[in-house]
Amino acid sequence: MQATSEKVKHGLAAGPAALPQRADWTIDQHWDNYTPAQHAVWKTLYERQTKLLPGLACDDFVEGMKHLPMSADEIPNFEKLSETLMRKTGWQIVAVAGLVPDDVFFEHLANRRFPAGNFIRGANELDYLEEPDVFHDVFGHVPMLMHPVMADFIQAYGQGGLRAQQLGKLTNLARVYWYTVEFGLVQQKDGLRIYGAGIASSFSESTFSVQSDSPNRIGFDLERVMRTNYRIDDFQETYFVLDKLEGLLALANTEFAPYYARLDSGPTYQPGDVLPNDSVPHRGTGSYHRASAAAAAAKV
Ligand code: HBI
Ligand code: FE
Repeated sequence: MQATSEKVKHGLAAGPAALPQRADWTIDQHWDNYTPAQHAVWKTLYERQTKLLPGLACDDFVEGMKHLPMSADEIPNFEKLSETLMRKTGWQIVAVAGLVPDDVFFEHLANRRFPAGNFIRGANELDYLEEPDVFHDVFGHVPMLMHPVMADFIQAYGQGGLRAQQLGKLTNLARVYWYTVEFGLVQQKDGLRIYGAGIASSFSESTFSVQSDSPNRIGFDLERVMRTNYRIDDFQETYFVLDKLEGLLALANTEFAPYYARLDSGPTYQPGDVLPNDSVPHRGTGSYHRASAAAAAAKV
């Protein structure tokens, strides 16, 4: 399942084995327990991705990375990351065993605590993830948490998530998170760039999202995104593009109630849809997903 890397995860509920020790589902990172083999997996992923990302990831991602106590040598220590983050944007990294329930997740984000999986994928499954591991959560998310705009946006998402849940609109809000924090692209002066963690931590999707002719790249529009399903099992068919990262600031300060009211009626869009009113910097050929679908059909 090569291409699916960073997806399947966020769609899954925490399994019954994952009973919490603490009410907030945090655990100790147990940094000392990582084996040399686990540090080696981190190193493989880290080196592969840092080689790939220049020219693909946005400047703010690269800048955030530069100032963090993170290197190829070992899986980062969450306490050290938190010291740096706390000084810069007031965030902390807390360890969790895997996906945590939505309300627990939101409560952490609302308090500027980012829950990160403390485990790492196996050496034999570098591109496959069932739940977000330490490489996705730390390499993918933490550099952007060094950016004040992303720092505020994710906190606002946590606050908004609790409200959306009460209003029965979590599906719509989760699409915003998906198409920004996880799979967002931004138009930089010198080209299209990645800021989403799901892309930045995925080897194959980093090039696919920015360079392939196959996916649509559509200007970000809040209501449009709230109405659009996403794929959790493969590359996205559509990426939504911000003019600039500061667009997230406006989004964090947007009153969502009128949007939610409109969402009570009207259409839901499919991942590959392109609409008459979309601003479309790139209309995808769809070739990749057509070929995947054909291959899947041939197997049956
Ligand atoms: N738990 N650890 C963890 N990480 C996530 O990204 C996560 C989660 N629980 C719920 C969740 N994401 C999403 O389904 C919500 O954003 C809706
Ligand atoms: Fe994530």
